[in-house]
Amino acid sequence: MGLFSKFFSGLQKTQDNLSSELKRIVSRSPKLTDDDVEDLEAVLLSSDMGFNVTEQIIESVRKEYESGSGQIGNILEVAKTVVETCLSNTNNNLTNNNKLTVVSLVGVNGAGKTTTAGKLAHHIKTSGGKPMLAACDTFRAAAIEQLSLWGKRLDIPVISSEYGADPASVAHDAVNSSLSKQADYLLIDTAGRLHTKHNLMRELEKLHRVISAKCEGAPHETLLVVDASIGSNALIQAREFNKSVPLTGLVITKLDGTSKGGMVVAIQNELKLPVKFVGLGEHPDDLQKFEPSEYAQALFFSE
Ligand SMILES: Nc1nc2c(ncn2[C@@H]2O[C@H](COP(=O)(O)OP(=O)(O)OP(=O)(O)O)[C@@H](O)[C@H]2O)c(=O)[nH]1
Ligand SMILES: [Mg+2]
Repeated sequence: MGLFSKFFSGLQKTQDNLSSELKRIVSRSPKLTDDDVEDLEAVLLSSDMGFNVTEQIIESVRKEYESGSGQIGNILEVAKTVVETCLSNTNNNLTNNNKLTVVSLVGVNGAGKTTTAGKLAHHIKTSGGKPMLAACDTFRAAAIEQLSLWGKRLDIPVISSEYGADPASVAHDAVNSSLSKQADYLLIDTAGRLHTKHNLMRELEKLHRVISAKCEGAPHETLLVVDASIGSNALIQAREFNKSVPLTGLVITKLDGTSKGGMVVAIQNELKLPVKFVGLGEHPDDLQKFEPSEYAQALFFSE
């Protein structure tokens, strides 16, 4: 399946809502009335696209009507172009520092960190890289087994210790092991934590300090993993996590289960932090590198 098809099927819920509602509003009259504008705003905001982007789309739609066409195909094209432009000013590539690149996956409980670690390792391996995984969630029951299972399934080494072990010490050992095995990526799965729990945030800071002492510049990526269904609340999470551990990007998971796919646009536009990957399902192949153009096209697809 091509990249556009992946986004298209993964974003079905958001796309159904956006395109069908836009079509309904645009096709009911040849002119853009105040009621139409209000309805358009409501539809765009319901996808959690955010106020700024919504207003930009409305402005472009107004111009499109003024220039006389007002055809649904043109309206969807206009909306797509605005979103694409908003998304295109950041670098969405995963860092590769030509030696060991350490990626720390952080976020609140249940966001999809462990699944993302497995899927990302698979993505790296199928792209010709040599990944390793570190089971640094030594807190939640079955977290180590969960990551080990991904490792076994994908034939990717997992460095782990016992429950209750210091996550920083597991990370330390994992960096050592990755360096000695000449892995090119080490993906660190951390325990879920609320940004309001100061002791847990300090634990994360310590983990990052320890690996940076072991490997220059590590972690080279700190990716906040967020569940798309929380919509624009992701902005708060990102701002709070960023205070403790400087984020380099985001992974938005479970986009397949929500109609809030516009939240990706709001996040990148308002935080100026790149979305690096999106999760569109639970299988190893269901993590996609984020591509602004394909994403915008999938949001506003018209047959
Ligand atoms: N549909 C769908 N499900 C997902 C996606 N990513 C993760 N999940 C599911 O979400 C649930 C939680 O995922 P985990 O990877 O365990 O989340 P976590 O952040 O590691 O959770 P904690 O370690 O408990 O904080 C699992 O059932 C995953 O299969 C996705 O992109 N799409
Ligand atoms: Mg986990």
